[in-house]
Amino acid sequence: MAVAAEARTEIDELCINTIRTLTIDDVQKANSGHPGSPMALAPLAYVIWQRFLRFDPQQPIWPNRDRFVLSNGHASMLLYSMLFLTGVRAVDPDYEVVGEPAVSLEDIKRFRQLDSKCPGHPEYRWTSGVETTTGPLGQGVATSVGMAVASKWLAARYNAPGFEIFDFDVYTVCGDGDLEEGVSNEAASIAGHQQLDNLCWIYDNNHISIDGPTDITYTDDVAARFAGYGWNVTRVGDANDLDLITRALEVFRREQERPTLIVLDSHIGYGSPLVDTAKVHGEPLGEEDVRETKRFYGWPEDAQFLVPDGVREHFDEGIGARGDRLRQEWDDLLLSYTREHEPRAHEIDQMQRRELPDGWDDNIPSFEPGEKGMATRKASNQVENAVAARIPWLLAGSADLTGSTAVELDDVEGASSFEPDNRTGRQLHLGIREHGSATLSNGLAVSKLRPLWSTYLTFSDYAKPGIRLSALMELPVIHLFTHDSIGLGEDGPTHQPVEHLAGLRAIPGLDVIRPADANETAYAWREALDRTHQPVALVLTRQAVPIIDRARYASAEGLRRGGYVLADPESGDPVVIMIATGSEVSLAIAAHEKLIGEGVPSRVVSLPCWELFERQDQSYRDEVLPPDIPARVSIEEASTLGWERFVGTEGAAIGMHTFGSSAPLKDVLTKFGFTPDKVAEKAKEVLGR
Ligand SMILES: Cc1ncc(C[n+]2csc(CCOP(=O)(O)OP(=O)(O)O)c2C)c(N)n1
Ligand SMILES: [Mg+2]
Repeated sequence: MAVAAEARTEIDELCINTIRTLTIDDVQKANSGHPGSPMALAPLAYVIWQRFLRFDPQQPIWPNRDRFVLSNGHASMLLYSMLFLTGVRAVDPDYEVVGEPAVSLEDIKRFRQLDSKCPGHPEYRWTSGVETTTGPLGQGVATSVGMAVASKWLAARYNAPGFEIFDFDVYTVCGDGDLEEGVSNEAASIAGHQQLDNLCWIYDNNHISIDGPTDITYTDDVAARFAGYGWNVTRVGDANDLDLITRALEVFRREQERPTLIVLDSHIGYGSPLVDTAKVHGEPLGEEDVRETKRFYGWPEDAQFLVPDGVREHFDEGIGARGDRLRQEWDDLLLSYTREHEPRAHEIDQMQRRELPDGWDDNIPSFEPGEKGMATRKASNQVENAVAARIPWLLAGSADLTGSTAVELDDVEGASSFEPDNRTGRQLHLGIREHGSATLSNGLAVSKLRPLWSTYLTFSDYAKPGIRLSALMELPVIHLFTHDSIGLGEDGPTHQPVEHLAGLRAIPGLDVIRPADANETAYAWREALDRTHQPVALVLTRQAVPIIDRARYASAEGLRRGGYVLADPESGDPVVIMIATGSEVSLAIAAHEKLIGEGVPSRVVSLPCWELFERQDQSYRDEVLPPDIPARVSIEEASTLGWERFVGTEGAAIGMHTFGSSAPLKDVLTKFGFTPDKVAEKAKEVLGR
């Protein structure tokens, strides 16, 4: 393998081999992990970090830092080695840099062990310097597009003549798996269309994945594919050639119109007897091979976790000094910016802490009661615009259903579409790319913007991996889903969600909120925006639902506790409870009035958010659902899975047990038994048990 002599010095070599041997020793010690790709990609990581990345290890959350994303998260040791060797410092939950390193040698030695800062795959918010969680292949590349969008948007809003406050670049390392995953198509297509010249993906073209050589599955012409997306494609024929890598990255830095893909030809497990075999996946090399590999690198065979003198110093002099200088210059720039553009500077500061402007919820409308009612998606649109007017960094995306899911921004500043010639636009047209939309939104959220994106609830499945990661990363993304039940009518069973609520509710950390009417929708938005570290799924109707008379029934503010008593008998205790969410709450009220008329004292509980309700203390929950009232009926036009926890063994769950049907709303509801009569009947039935 040719080495460009002029570009490769002894110290470069020493640093690169330190990265490699740390990985080898680590995987050996943990007895699990993927050593092969870090061994091959060490020169790339070295060049990016040491020569290009505008990143200050002492201030790893400096807002204008370049981002480094390791999309092939199984190569996590590559990232941990860089965090350790460059001395990245830890940041606490209050965004303060603390004394400890983000990754210590102890952490490295405890790779993949409980509580180590070096978990199997990089985890955002767990290890400082990890810009996004990766491991599910494809997520990193798609998230990085969101980061690049964020950089452009932030630059357009905040930069001023003489003040280049934002101009960060995004470097993403990815492998065959990332590019095979469909989401890479969605993400690359958006990036190409949006001309994100600040985005560089480096593709580890090693012709191998776990099943062996990729020619058994994957023979795409990758360069042609990305050229077709409108990317600038370049190639580095030897992953060990620092000079070629440097030149390719310089080409990226000069590019003014297109995202860049660098196809990097590499050999997995470079230096080991297992070079170019899939055996360097998921297991250590084995002691004999470790020795042989270290010999090849000119490394002491028996040394373990060796960091030779001069290596860390070299990083300090390179990325350390450069990062420190750039960050200080930026701090100075921000200081004078603050004098000239105080309100904007204040926004930047608030955003970084995930705070919202004072009075952000002052304009949230309330809605007059009425039987004719309003679709909750429509109410949501009014609330969205009210808060968007106050939160300039709220961005509204949609997967080609902007009008239908009612996420259009109206009169607010920046209501236009985000486009290459309009980077201040806050309306993101993401195209019919749900997976890409959710994941890109995560990239906006890690960049501290407040994104929402939308589609129909039934298509939330297309976006599931991104939704799941937003929860795992604790990102305040609003996943907004409309057309939330068979109540959407004529579009039929392909579009009528059934199992989706159960699936979303099963995601830890995701609050699924399905408001009953316009006023609950307003509170749902307050809840969503109040969250600094939690995503929300807002689940809304296509069809109009009555706006509940809150003078007669309880206040919609009850939503803030997840569930509340909406209606009760005029006097005395109820004997039966009907629990409903969303559009079925009005149905429960109708059944309740019927039962009351018949002398059956019933209660209606609106339960828009299970997760939030379950976080209330036991006494409140017992007030709403008294343990001594076992006669309970849940009503939800969805799979009944999970409702047993609220209706108990003596109750009943009215829901969907099949797919829906294509017909006008009324006919669908009658067919599946969602009528006041049927509900009242069921209530009496459980009461009689
Ligand atoms: C979505 C997803 N599917 C499957 C896996 C399991 N997996 C981990 S690494 C890997 C092979 C990846 O191949 P490639 O991207 O070429 O990486 P390399 O083997 O070259 O390091 C697979 C299938 C995963 N992490 N994510
Ligand atoms: Mg590969």
